Amino acid sequence: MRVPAEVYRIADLIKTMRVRGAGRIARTAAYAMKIAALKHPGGELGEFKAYMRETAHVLGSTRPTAVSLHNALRYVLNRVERAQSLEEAVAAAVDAADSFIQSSLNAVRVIGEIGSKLIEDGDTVLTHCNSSAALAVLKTAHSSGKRIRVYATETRPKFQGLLTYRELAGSGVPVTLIPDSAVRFVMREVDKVVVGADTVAANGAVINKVGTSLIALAAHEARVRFYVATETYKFSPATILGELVTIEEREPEEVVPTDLLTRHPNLKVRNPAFDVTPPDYIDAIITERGVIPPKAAAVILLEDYGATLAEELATITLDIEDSTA
Ligand code: RUB
Repeated sequence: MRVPAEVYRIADLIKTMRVRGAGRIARTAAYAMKIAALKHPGGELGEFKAYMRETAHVLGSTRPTAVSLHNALRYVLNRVERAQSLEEAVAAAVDAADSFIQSSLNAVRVIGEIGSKLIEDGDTVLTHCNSSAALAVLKTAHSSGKRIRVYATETRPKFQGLLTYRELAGSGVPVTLIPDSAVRFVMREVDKVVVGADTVAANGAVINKVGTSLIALAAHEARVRFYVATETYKFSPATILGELVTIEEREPEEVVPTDLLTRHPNLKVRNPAFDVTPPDYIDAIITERGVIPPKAAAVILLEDYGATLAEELATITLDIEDSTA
């Protein structure tokens, strides 16, 4: 069975960042899995499972850093793998995709409600890039009557700060755009920083748009609270066993114009899309399950994936025992 053209089109939208943001790419990938399930050309259950795995592979190969994407795909695939018939597998894929999308949207709304309680009337809040979860906190605080002001970083090289500006201004929140390099300069006027996350590691480190860790450093220096707003499906189970998060490096053309690169063939450019903020620089993580200290990320991960990990560890132990017998 061949992966349908629609799935490749959606994968391309994610890769080229026309669909972006960790939550959105996860929901879009879940939707693509549903499309694939509905468009399957018939055949055996085993073939369908292989076809869905291949679809997940195409979608999962688009952007490496946001674990939300991989967790969404795994969520749908796990349901497919458990099915006993083709009809059951198709229905399971559709149902899992729908319920992932629904619970993801709901999580953002709840994060807005919970996080807005941390924002006080009169606060000036700084945010980076364009995070639905972080903006839910700010928009909910504003709509509940708190008078807030927002500094939004431009977020070079892709200028996602303009999206943030548009979204907040559209909701009536006073927002000022600043160059990324002005963060330390304005920090003296800032009461709180709220950013999103692409991935949260088991030790509480947060991987988010490049520049986040510098903002955390400046906030720490100025004793300004630094909050991360994120759904718990952005917590990475692989990091419990020590796996590192891959940081996406994008094309140099996003940083300098192509003709400049042609004129200066020896010009070296690096364009990491994300960076890692250590837990010591994060005051709290706002999730749909409540506000947690960053170091409690492992607790959430063990709640969600503990049983699966225990099974995996048991298999590894059995393998070792077999090979030493
Ligand atoms: C987006 C980014 C966002 C997180 C969280 O990076 O870093 O802060 O993805 O967003 P990019 P959300 O533009 O490279 O995708 O809260 O919407 O999931």
